[in-house]
Amino acid sequence: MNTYEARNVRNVLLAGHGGAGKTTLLEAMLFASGRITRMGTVEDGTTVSDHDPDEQKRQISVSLAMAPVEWKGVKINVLDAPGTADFVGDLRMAVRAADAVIIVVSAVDGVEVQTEYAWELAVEEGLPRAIFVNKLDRERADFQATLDQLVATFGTQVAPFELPIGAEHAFEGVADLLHETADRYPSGPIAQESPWPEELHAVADPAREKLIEAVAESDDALIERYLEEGTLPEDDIVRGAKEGFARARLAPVIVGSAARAIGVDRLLDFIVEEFPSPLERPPIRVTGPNGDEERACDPDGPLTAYVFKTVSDPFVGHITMFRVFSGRMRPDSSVHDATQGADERIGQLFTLVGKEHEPVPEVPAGDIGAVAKLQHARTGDTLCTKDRPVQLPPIELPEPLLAYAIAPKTKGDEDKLATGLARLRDEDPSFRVARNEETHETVIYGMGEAHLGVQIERLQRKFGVAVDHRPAKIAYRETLRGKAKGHGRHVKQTGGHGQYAICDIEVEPLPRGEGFVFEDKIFGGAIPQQFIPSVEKGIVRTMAEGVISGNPMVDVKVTLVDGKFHSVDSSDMAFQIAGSLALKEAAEAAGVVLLEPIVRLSVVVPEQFTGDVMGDLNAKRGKIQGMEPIGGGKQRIDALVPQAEVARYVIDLRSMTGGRGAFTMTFSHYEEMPAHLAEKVIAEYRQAREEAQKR
Ligand SMILES: Nc1nc2c(ncn2[C@@H]2O[C@H](COP(=O)(O)OP(=O)(O)O)[C@@H](O)[C@H]2O)c(=O)[nH]1
Ligand SMILES: [Mg+2]
Repeated sequence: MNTYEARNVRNVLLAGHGGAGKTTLLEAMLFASGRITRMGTVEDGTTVSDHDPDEQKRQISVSLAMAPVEWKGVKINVLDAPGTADFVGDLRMAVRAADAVIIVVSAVDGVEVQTEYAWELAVEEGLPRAIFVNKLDRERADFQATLDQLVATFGTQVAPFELPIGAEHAFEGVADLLHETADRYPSGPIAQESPWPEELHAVADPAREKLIEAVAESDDALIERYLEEGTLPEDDIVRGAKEGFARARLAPVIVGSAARAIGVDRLLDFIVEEFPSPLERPPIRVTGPNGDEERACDPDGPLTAYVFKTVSDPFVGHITMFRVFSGRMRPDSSVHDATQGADERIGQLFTLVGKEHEPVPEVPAGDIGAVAKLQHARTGDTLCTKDRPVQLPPIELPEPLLAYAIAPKTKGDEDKLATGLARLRDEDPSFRVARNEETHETVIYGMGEAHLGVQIERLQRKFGVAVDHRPAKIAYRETLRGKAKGHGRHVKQTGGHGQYAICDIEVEPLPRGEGFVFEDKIFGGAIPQQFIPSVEKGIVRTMAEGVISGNPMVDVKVTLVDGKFHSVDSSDMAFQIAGSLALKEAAEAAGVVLLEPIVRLSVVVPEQFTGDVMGDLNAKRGKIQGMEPIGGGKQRIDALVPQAEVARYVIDLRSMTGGRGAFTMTFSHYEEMPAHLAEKVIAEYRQAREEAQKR
């Protein structure tokens, strides 16, 4: 692969709802450019981009992939992002590596959840956005309805630059509103151009008027001229369109069918002519030891590269994909990972064409490349020079929404599991791993069932460790209902070294959140000073284990009021045991209640789903705290809900709202659990304990 100067590079991200046709579009681009001689299909698992076995099995993209498309002397680095909510992590990280976004929309399904999410991400990142209306060859494809939805959802900056010629099975080409030409595809992906057919003027003329109006509205000087003259000269339209797009004030709509490679060559032309090169993007902001600074796209500037994806590869170990913003990445060199604070050895550089590696001599500013076998680099890291260490601002990722406890199927696989989990976590920042010492579980957190399902399969396929998984345990708490006394007697004196310890305690509940208080009210040396901490230790250990459900006991005051000791047989351990026995007896007398964690849920849904969501939250023992409109036809509902009821909320909300809802969940406080539900938790604990004892 040749090296391209930045002015001849385009970094383009394909984003949009799953199934809209992003992967097929990249396939069609590679086909139109002659890179591949035959198009693969998602159904056959033969596309360049969906090369991962998980993707071929599910026929969806689950991780970001890329391929360079060389077109008319320009290299277009096309990033193909997953389109399902479970895999937003990759999309979120990839946005920063791009200079413009193409939102792919199906003309059959219209604007969908992830269409809006992709648009919002591009707006947040200040990236120019174009829209490719795809699947116009499909039955029930409706360009006008899709366009109306796009304008209704994203505003009047959405402007058609093309119209389809023919519809559904008769879809045959594209009418260019800017240049007033018609392109048809009698054979292959390259258009045959002709003037507009007569019958097209009826729809194309008004559409062209609308386009001129949208271009005018994208620029103050142009709108003035437009209002004066009622139109704009050709040059102004073409220049205004390019600038309006580059300044993200105009979102051009391009049309086609990726599966039939119709309109794809035109899209490539549009990218080359209208999309900004890295030189036309604002400099990147970084933070260094001397504060913030800007770094422009200059191959002779200090190295600044951003790692937007890492992949574990069965053959070469680890692949790191990066975008260079300033300087050059050179092979056989040493760079500094400012995020990890570690040096990295850069070996052979290459560009990725799906899973294929194509060597490149270097990766200069503005371009995207890859390297294998880095030791420390993780997705989101900044690579730079050691003498001028800087970092790009961290990217905020949505909080993981689903938690599974996992354990290796085979005893002895713990190390393999730990290695695999660490690798998967390095690759995917939206995937979290934690060891819960309280429940003794290894817990993985992800964006949904598909996300965690894929990670579990990768553990098996890439790291050779099979795991069992189940919902992560809820961190319940125990506390006391009332006051009571407890007597702990541990006496074993049957010859030889005996054990002797007796203690008497009084227990009482404390207000929520007050923790544990131990008071020593021993008089007259009933228990020698050195054994009083032993009693407390025994009590604290038993509280940590819980007395009825295996969950820690909290918010309790224990007063040590009396006891007995033996000058020989009393010991630290004996009094620990006596303390523990006293607590168990007192707790039983006082009554133990289970506390459940309550979370604060903030759910955002389109208005039409408010009733269902509220009803569901009520059924989940939720307490609605408030509801307010937040614009865009959406409502935010705040509620306090028992965590146990919403452990799988990501799945429930998606099924209630067709994936149109989003939520955040944060721990709020503990509350007493209704007795009938507490009994279930206790029964489950007892059963699990019995089974564990049998094993
Ligand atoms: N008829 C038709 N089907 C398409 C077109 N583009 C994609 N598809 C099909 O739509 C499905 C989803 O495509 P895919 O490229 O995986 O979408 P992605 O999830 O956005 O990457 C696959 O079955 C494709 O074959 C198109 O232009 N026309
Ligand atoms: Mg895909």
